[in-house]
Amino acid sequence: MKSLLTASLLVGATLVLCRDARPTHRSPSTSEGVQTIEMIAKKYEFEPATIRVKQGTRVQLKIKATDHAHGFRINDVAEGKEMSGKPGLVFASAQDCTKIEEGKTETVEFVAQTPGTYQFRCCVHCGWHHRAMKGELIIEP
Ligand SMILES: [Cu+2]
Repeated sequence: MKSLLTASLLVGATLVLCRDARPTHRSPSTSEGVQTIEMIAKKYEFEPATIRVKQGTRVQLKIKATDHAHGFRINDVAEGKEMSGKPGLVFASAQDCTKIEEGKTETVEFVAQTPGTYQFRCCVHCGWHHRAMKGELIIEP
């Protein structure tokens, strides 16, 4: 009985491994679940300040402002691609500045469609070094 249990556990583990090992061909238009990333916004930084996701991922950023009201705004065009004006992030709803009240958490959701580096920053004035409060999202192919 015990060996049967071990065997089925092994099969289960193998299945999980196989699923992970399978080459990933992600189409930009299809979402494969949601990747939730928890972030902290505080004077004067985002934690983490660098986020890495795989192309095609539906990303949900849950950002908590701990010490003051802050904001979150991300460029939807990758760094160096500004001239093309082609958005590489596809938002669930229209985006400008997402304001986060002190002690509250706001969610920003998008599909990471095009590989590249996307700058984000605080867009609610929060003090002296407000302008230094920024980070980047990296979409890996
Ligand atoms: Cu600020």
